[in-house]
Amino acid sequence: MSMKLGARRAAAAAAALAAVTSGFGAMAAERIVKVYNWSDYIDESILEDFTKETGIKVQYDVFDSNEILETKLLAGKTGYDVVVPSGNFLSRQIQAGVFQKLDKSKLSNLSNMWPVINERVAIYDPGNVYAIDYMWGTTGIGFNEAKIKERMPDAPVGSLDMLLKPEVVAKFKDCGIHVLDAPEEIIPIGMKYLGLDPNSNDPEDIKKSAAAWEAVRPNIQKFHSSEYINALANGDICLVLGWSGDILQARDRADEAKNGQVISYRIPKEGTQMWLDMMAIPKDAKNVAEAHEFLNYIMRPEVIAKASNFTNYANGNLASQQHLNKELFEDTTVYPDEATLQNLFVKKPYDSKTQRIVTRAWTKIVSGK
Ligand code: SPD
Repeated sequence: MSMKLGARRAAAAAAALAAVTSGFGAMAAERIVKVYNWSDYIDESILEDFTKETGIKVQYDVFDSNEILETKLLAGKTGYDVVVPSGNFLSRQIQAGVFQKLDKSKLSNLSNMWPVINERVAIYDPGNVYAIDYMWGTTGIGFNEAKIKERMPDAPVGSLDMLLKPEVVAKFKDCGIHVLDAPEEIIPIGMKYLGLDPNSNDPEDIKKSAAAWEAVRPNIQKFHSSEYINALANGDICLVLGWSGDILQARDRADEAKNGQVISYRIPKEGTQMWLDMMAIPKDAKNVAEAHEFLNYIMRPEVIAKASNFTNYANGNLASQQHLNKELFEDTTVYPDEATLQNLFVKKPYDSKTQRIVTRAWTKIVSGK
């Protein structure tokens, strides 16, 4: 079939346009996964390796409070494909219908997970339908060895007396004290300290814990859930009620800086919360296939072990344990022994009425009024 010059030009222009549009099509098909995780919770080389291997880009944003994540999830359209709430929050978010069921046919690495941790996760997600454990840990006492010793040679560093006994905590006021800004954790820990059931929903019990925190409030410089890592590492504060791995990261940062600050972590002898942070896919996630690929990658033993070795948190992957640094795996403040585990509590989700009471009590504690 012959074509006139004009027609040929028109056909060439149409072909060129088609090529350009299909180029745009190819750009639009670029694969991405949007992840919202806790700050200081991954070795970023893991994200780069994932992209190199799969071609899937990772948009990685961070938060430092379950409340921030929950507000976004309940409002909907977070724009994220993978989020990481803690168990008690996950449980009520499942009830609220914010997650989609995992497609286990795409998660061949599920067999690497640790049945002991799966069972604990099932308290929040019966049948392990919506979420897989990323990391878990405890909330305890981080301190600067020299600064504490200088002020109180026989300081009870392994006890919540460090923070909740007024005459003890007052000794450390001048060297700086931080406490997590995490009401659903700090109020139950106060209850455990007072010998009450940390899972009690009785307003009187909550009031007693709040009163204990109010009594020591003047000594606390800040309620914050991530600044303490550097503050502790640099010697700007000497005491914190914080998360296990974060405090151990502060220790490592001080060691690396060779700044002479020696930081230690203790699980309080009175017992404390053992929490589990879980990866889940929001119902309205746009990149569901990529989210499953990401989760499956994270469940590779050597990948999650790399994350633990970097963050100093325990993970829920049994097969990863042979890849963990020996020091980390043998550290009983990270992988607690049986006796310590028995003394840890797992927080059940609050009903909405109790949640409101706790939030009000917390505002009063933090404001100091
Ligand atoms: N920097 C990472 C901290 C992760 C802490 N998870 C919080 C659990 C709270 N219950």
